[in-house]
Amino acid sequence: MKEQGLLMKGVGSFYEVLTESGRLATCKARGSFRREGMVPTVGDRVVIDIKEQGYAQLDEILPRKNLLVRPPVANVDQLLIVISASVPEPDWLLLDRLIIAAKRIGIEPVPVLNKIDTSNDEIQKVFTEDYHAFRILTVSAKTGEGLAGLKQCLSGKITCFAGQSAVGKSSLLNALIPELHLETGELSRKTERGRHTTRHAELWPFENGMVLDTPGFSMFETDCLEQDALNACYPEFQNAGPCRFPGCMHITEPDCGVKPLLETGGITKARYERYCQIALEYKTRRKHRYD
Ligand SMILES: Nc1nc2c(ncn2[C@@H]2O[C@H](COP(=O)(O)OP(=O)(O)O)[C@@H](O)[C@H]2O)c(=O)[nH]1
Ligand SMILES: [Mg+2]
Ligand SMILES: [Zn+2]
Repeated sequence: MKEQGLLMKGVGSFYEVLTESGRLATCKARGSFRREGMVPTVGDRVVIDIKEQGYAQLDEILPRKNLLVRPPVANVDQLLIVISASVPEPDWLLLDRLIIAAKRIGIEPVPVLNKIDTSNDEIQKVFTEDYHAFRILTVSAKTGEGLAGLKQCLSGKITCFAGQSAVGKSSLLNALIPELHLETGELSRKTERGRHTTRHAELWPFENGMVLDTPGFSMFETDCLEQDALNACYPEFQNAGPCRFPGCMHITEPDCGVKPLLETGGITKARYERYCQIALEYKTRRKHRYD
């Protein structure tokens, strides 16, 4: 009997699939995937063939909407990018890079400022101003502040939690789903052990959606991005006027439609300055590619 389902986790060569009828089936992948260069991945929509005696085979991987590589997970709807309001200090440039990494493959980024119980108002002000063009959340895993909004945001979607180590990703998930019992800890302890405490990718059902903790902060695409594609990663630019030059980088060019946004508050100075740094990096990469 064939049934569709969602690949929740992989353990060795076995996969756990939550089927549409709500049962959890342990499957082996059919042998030919390997030859085809296909790797069943957490988040995949799959077709399984349920045989006798509880044995099921993963027969087909349905087309993916997107694929994150580090950690490997498919069909992600949104990326919650968690930063800490105190320790570790917010790494705004990392946040901007993760926003780009998500947007360019069609994943909605949601910046989340955690540990607001420990922060000064200044950090919250910077956060809300710099990211005014995004759906943002300010929360505390410790006091529970903002968790109702977080829960709402996760409803019905596949959400991946990302961000530097020790910002509180696992703590937030534990606060929402107490039975998860994810390991949490101080940054110093983690660095000492030289590894992160979250080991493998696994989806957890929550509020008609799925959540996934991630082991680290990576997931960078270090390859090239055309200027048009980079523009599309900045919601602030969508209200800009036209630029005189095609391919305008909005840095030194005359008659640029983006730069007036700095005067009108369409983009903050800090976000714009980080944008310039990122845009110049992409320019350098494009140049090396064509050389
Ligand atoms: N004060 C405070 N501490 C927090 C909060 N969230 C997490 N922490 C602490 O930050 C540390 C790292 O949390 P953890 O969830 O392991 O971070 P992860 O590496 O991003 O998963 C732990 O010691 C947590 O107790 C919060 O909202 N407020
Ligand atoms: Mg963690
Ligand atoms: Zn311009």
